[in-house]
Amino acid sequence: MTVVLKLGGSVVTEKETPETVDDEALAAAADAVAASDHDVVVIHGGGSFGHHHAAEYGVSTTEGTHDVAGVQAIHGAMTRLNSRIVTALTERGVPAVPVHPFSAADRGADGTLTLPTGQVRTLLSEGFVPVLHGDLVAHAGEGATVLSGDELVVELAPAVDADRVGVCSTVPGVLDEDGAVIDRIEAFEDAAAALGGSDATDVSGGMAAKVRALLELESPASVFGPDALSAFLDGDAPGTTIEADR
Ligand code: IP8
Repeated sequence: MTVVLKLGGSVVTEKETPETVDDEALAAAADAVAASDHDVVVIHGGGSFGHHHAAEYGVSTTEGTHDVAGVQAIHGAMTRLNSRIVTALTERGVPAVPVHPFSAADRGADGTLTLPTGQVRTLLSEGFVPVLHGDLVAHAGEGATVLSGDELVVELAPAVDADRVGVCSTVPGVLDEDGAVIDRIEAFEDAAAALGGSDATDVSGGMAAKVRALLELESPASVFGPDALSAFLDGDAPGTTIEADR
């Protein structure tokens, strides 16, 4: 069973304090991955590492920079967080290896992302746990822009033939207007009211963009909170299940 797992940056870092890992949360997440016997690809977000520097240099998924200091600050912070996560997994016996998307991916002038995935497939089949992260990406006409972990999920899940996709977030699932977890989403309209309208565009990686992207996948996806990570890796479908009704 192949699982693509996104660990939200806010789950494993203290979002308000620059470059600070939430050690307890990271330990719990790493314990859960270590207890799983699936083939896992881990992707983590930026939390207080990438986002802090990206905001400082005014860089987003669409607004780029040519400032090399900005590129080094943002990418450098993400590699530091990646190293902390790889280390936490390694300490628990997980054969985790870092994969840095900035070294491989690019975006065309129209925003189209090209991400080589052969190395991730081979690492998986050789028994490793590739650990990728939201990063910067070379972007034609923009310099470098942000590549979000959610974009990586969408690219990698089909590339590794994922049986399941998990998005571990700070909320226990996709919430309806009353704050209750929506059990199942089969079409964007199922959650449109709570997510702010069916045509809302969201480049900041909010829940609407996540749901829209996860609906495009062939594999079923779950959005859940940190407390449910072990249950997800054990085969349960906690939080919200997102699977297009085709
Ligand atoms: O937290 C963003 O990744 P995300 C990575 O998955 C950077 O959106 C560089 C801010």
